[in-house]
Amino acid sequence: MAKHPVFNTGLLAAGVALALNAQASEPAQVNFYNWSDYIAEDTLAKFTQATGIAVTYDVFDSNEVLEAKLLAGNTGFDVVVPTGDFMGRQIQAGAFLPLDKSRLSHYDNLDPRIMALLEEKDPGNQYGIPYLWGTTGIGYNVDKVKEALGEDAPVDSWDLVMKPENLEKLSQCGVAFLDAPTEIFAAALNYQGLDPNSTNAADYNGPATELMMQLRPHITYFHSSKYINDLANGDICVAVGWSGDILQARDRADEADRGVKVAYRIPKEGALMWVDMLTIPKDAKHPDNAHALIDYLLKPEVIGDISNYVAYANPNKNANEFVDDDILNDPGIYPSQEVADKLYTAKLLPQKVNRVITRAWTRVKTGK
Ligand code: N2P
Repeated sequence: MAKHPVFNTGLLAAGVALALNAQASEPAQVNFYNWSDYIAEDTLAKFTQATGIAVTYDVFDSNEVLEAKLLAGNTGFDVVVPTGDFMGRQIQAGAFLPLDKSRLSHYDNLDPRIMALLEEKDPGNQYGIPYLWGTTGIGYNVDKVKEALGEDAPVDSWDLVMKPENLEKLSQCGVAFLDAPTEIFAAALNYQGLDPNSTNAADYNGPATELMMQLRPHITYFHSSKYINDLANGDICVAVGWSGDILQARDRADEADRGVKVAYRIPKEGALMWVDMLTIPKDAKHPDNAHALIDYLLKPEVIGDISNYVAYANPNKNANEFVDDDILNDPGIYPSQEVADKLYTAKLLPQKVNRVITRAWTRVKTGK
């Protein structure tokens, strides 16, 4: 008789262990929602090969679209990639799981200067791991811009696209602006000598909207991913867009070898620098695998390869030996100190200001 309790306890313990295991081990699956044109061709296949975890991959091209999903909940995603300032407000809304850094064995590769910068949005770096960073500037078709504006076309200045008389001439060959309200308004404010992070509603409703209203008749479309192929094919001649996307357009044009020459410039008046963040939604179904994917992306050779493929800089201090020289030396990707000093970042704005921006953007897009 004395043995029975022991026997039973043993069985019970085994049962509990089984149940715990079943709970702890997720199906070998992770759902990743990333920006379009923002990963190397073989990254995910190699991750699956290395870990046995299958990846369902889906893409977006707008922080607003991602935010709407995150705030509604039940996204079905395990890893999502908001830009730093959006992540900041989403952290405040309780949208993410805190990271378990003990599961991120490659964490120490991150550049401490970038981590310090991110603390403003994510105190203690609890929720986000930087993925890639870039700038919002001007991509253009070298020959067509010369044709439209002459040899002295101000390709190093926001004058190129923010002087209505210039944009009017460029509209003949096609003009794209990002559909990214916070970024375009920041550029318009900065161009007008105002604070790109203004918290004054009157700045958005007044000068920034007025300028955009003057420009809008000459803007062919607002879209945040279509411009890559359109620039590469010569279907548009200017895009206010993201650095790496424009450089991908340049590379696609070079490969096609049909005489289209694309260039990217960070205008001399300064531009927005942003960092996109790997985060785990609070209701993620596969948090362990989410950590495994993020840890994989922290490997210097993995993120180095991604930078080579997408032409965006990475925050990994040990990755440079895996990054091609033409990427490391491209001033549109890794700007010189002089240019870097002119860059600004997006601060966390009060919700009230975000609502002003959303409404003003609707007016700009509809022209009303
Ligand atoms: C990738 C664009 C990502 C930059 N196509 C947006 N922060």
